[in-house]
Amino acid sequence: MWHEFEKAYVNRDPCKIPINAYDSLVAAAPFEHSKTLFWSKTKNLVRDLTKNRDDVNLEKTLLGSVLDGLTWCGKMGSRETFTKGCPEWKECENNPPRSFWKRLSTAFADFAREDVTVILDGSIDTPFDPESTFATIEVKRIKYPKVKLQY
Ligand code: DVN
Repeated sequence: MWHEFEKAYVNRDPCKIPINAYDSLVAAAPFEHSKTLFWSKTKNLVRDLTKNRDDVNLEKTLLGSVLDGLTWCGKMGSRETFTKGCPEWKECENNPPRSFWKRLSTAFADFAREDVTVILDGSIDTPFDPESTFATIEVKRIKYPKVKLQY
């Protein structure tokens, strides 16, 4: 799996990592859960809540749990994996972690079926941020009758 992971970004420009660079990694770690939990702007709440819930948020899956909160990149002409000096989250759209989370979120939402729960923060101005991963990638993929949505 480490080899599939490195293939996505090693010896490549860290601002030109396409989402599909992680296809083989995602295929190597298939999901197995039955109930899915999506969230947006509620990362800390969800982390505390899911200790006592049987549904699975992305950060409880194999790849999500291993890579959550980490940064990584490569560079042209090097076979190394770097964890320092990598592009910041907002520095460029197609950096290694951001493309990874988009690819994994796509697979996670495609896999969702039956019971789906979403946790948003009703206390902020934009609980459903149209720019968020939940809005731009996941919500489009959780459709009836594949899923029954609970708010
Ligand atoms: O459903 C969840 C989950 O399945 C995931 O795949 O997508 C949904 C959460 O993403 P989201 O809808 O974009 O929600 P947020 O809260 O806007 O962003 C989620 C996370 O992306 C943040 O918690 C940040 O992760 P971090 O740094 O706390 O480990 C990260 N993120 C978003 N905008 C960022 C950023 N990190 C750094 N700078 C930013 N501008």
